[in-house]
Amino acid sequence: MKDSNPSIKDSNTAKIDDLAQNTENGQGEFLTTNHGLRINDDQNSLKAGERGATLLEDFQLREKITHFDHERIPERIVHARGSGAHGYFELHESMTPYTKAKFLQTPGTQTPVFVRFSTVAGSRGSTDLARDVRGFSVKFYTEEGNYDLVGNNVPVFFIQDAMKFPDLIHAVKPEPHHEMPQAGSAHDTFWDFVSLMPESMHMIMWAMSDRALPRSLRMMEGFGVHTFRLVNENNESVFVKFHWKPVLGVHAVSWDEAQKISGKDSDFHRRDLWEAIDSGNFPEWNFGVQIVPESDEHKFEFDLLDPTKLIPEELVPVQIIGKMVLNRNPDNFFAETEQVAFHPGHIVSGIDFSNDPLLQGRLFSYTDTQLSRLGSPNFHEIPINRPIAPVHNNQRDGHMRQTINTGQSSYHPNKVGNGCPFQAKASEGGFVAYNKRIDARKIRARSPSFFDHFSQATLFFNSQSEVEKNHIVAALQFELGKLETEAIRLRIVYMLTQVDESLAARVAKGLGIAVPPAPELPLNQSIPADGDPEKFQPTPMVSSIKMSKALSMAGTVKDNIKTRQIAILATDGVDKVSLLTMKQVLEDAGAQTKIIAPHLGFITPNNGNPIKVDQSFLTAASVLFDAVYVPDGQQSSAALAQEQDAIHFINEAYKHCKAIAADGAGVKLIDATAAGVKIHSAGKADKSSLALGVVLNGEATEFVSAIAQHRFWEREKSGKVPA
Ligand code: HDD
Repeated sequence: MKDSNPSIKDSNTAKIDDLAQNTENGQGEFLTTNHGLRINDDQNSLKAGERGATLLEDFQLREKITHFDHERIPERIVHARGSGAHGYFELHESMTPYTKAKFLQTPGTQTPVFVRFSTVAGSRGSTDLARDVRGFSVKFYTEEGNYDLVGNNVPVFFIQDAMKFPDLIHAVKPEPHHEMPQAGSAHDTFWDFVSLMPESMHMIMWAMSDRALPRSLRMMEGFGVHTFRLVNENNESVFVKFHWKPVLGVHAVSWDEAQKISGKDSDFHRRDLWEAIDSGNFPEWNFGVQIVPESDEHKFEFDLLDPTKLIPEELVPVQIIGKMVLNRNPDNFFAETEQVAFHPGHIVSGIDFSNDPLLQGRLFSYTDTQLSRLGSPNFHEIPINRPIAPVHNNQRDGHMRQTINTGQSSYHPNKVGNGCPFQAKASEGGFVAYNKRIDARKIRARSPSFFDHFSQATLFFNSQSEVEKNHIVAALQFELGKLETEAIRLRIVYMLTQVDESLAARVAKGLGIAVPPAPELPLNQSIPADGDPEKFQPTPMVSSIKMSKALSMAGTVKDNIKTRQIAILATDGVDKVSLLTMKQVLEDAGAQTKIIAPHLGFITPNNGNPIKVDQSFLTAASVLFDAVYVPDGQQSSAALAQEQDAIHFINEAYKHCKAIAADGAGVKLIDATAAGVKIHSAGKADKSSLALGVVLNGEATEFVSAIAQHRFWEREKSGKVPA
């Protein structure tokens, strides 16, 4: 039988092999009860006569229905909607000078990983394309135990102290009285909270940027967010920030597109990840670190412990030390993606925490949430969670305990069990917390070094391209436009003046309001009862770095079209050579093509055998593709020009700034659209239209280069086409 889930051969399959012990497959087997009894009739319950009542004795029915009744578990309180994949991490640069973590020592070492990407606010069945931050969790199954890097696709966070996390999440989740809106932040409670918490403003800039609308989970960055520590054999420590950089670059869709994708295919990201892995196009990320010597802890104009700050790459470059490859889809969504339990506190010797107060709170929250979500302190025994490193301790019993611990003793110290299991010396891999000296008073407070709330929000905004800035303005206008309470809009617009005056003015214009003067209330309302409000107000600061290239997506990787989805519109009378030649060029360059026609089945070209259609206009939509091509063929082009769905397809692709190509008579279809009118009015309906990403009667290679550009946002300037 063909292995339906192959993994590439040179990767470390230790975890896959481990999981195999728990897999089950009914192929060629009898149907049984959960207790192994073969079932003779799975169609009818046991009754008192053919038309009689069902008997309580029917253990088969009771077992089946009882199990069904209990199939659901609570969804994650945040990050409920997620998609996972297996893979491996390969180290390329030894980190020995900085850390004793074994998986970071020898270049070439491969460590199995399981990764789960997620949105934050929506429920388990919500759309993938919500405007939201994305979770980026990686579980490394190292030989020394599991290491979890539980990050996001944004390098900073909304709040500085875990004390505010439940408030933040209550504010962003659907409002409690009517449970609306689903998976979106465009509502009063979220912006009310933000308007009173200036520390959220840097993250708001990211969340309103196109980063919150990834084209693909495979095309987004990941960040550990907090400053962590690395600790070496000599017990010397450095600070570290972790980065994942996607090999395919960082790309986004437009907001209009995102909303339409949510209707056409709300599983768009999950499907994209699944199909890429299934077709052997394994997603890859480079793994990078920013290392800061302990002696430099106070050298920056921000506090390394403040999770609303990033370290600009101009100050500390990211060193790439390895690569992660995702090469295997899960066998079972629930068993793997749903039951996987991440925790920033799952670390290995050589990695340690900083005092970031957000991180410190997380260290409590994650085990706690698994207890309610997975229902037992034995969640570490669930196959996807159990380490490949051996587990021996004196923890016992509890719901659903799987391990059969043998022997008489379950305590330490003991003599009955020969003192086993032993504690490990540091030299034997025993974990020793980094022994940082602490000399402090107990105090419920926030460091004044955390009070600069705007300088990096401004840095982020200034680092964006013009198009990216436009999108941030539009996003804020959308989100604030959805609010019912005018006062919240005013407070946010004032807050935006602290980031950038022009940003505030532009957003205000769209909302039809004037930029308000400074409010009478102190800007920061997150103040202890006995606190002096003056002392809690943002410190005016200007970042010494004015622009940071890494913060913009404009300069990302744009040199290939691997895994890009290209629609080819055709019907009877299409020129087969034109269609197949372009298809071949695109596929040779790594893209995937689909032939879309008015109906499924086959279309008859004007020269040759019938061509199989992949999708009809009914199930396809331009928002599900990266580019569109119309081949030559008089009859085909004329027929498509009469198809409203074909016209809409082209217009929408144009509106969303995607590469468009047409050859021969195919150009007539473009001409029949509003997009064609735009192209002509720009006087660019020839080869010079390349600048707009439109390749009419050009070279196939020009179309390939255009697709690689991802989007021609320039087109937005000349106004939208109706689509
Ligand atoms: Fe969290 C899940 C990322 C702050 C409490 N978080 C969760 C997941 C990600 C993050 C990616 C999904 C894990 C998965 O795929 O199963 N969280 C972050 C980042 C944060 C952050 C990058 C800030 C830098 N989180 C944070 C705080 C708290 C939590 C401050 C609480 C004090 N997070 C949770 C949680 C979740 C969770 C409630 C829900 C499901 C889970 O843990 O397993 O415990």
